[in-house]
Amino acid sequence: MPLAFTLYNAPQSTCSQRVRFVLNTKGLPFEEVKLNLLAGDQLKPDYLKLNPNGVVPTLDHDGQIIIDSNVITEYLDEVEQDKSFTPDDPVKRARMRALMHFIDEMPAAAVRVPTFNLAFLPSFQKMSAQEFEAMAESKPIRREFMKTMGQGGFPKVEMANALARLRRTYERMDREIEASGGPWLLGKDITLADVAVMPALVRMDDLGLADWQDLPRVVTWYANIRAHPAFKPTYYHGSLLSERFAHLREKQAKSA
Ligand SMILES: N[C@@H](CCC(=O)N[C@@H](CS)C(=O)NCC(=O)O)C(=O)O
Repeated sequence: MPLAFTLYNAPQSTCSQRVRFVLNTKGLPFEEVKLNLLAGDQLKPDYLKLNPNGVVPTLDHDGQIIIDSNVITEYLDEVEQDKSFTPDDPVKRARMRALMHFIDEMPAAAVRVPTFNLAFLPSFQKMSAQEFEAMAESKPIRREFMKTMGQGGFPKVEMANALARLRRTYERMDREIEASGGPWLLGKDITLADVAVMPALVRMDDLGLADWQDLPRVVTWYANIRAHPAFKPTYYHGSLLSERFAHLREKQAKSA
């Protein structure tokens, strides 16, 4: 019998990692279809029929297609209420959703700049100018982002802005944990807001750019989420960029 859930995703995709974390926590079996984003699997006509944004993840639940990682995690939390990630109190629920919006606007967007500049750029630099242009043109929602980056990478000022936005995220997390009493963003229970921000911190740590060591509440939060039973199955081998790209491993070895 086919599994109820099929997840179209990519191992290293931060948005996919959110969804895998929720599926793994709830112990929901799922078939994983792995797309190669650098090869453009997410832009093929069959996939665009599922997800017209041309991005991962996409969830197929018994033929119902759900897109956008935060929408998917909320959907999964509604259809499988065991090990809930959503507070019962409507006020807390609203706060969780507000944080999820903040996270998508700030760290989830900002983290793409160091990711592309430090990890993916060498692959784009191997393309001819025409190939790069055609690849950028084929992206429904990331066309302008790709063109702004170009084959020279984002300029220093863009990198600095992204790192500043990430830093403000850690400071916001620190204040939220302090106000809620922790150890999670909204108090004693982990919520979808924690899941939403997790991949940005894991990514920055993997890139050697963890910038929250002076914020002990965030340090503890990070240790707690890494110790969560769903963390390891979510970050299986190949989920970190340093596991995929030799040039990042070389950089890590040099700075060690
Ligand atoms: N808001 C979307 C964003 C999804 C997204 O940006 N996915 C990235 C990977 S994390 C992607 O598929 N990128 C492919 C591309 O840029 O072509 C979500 O949360 O699902």
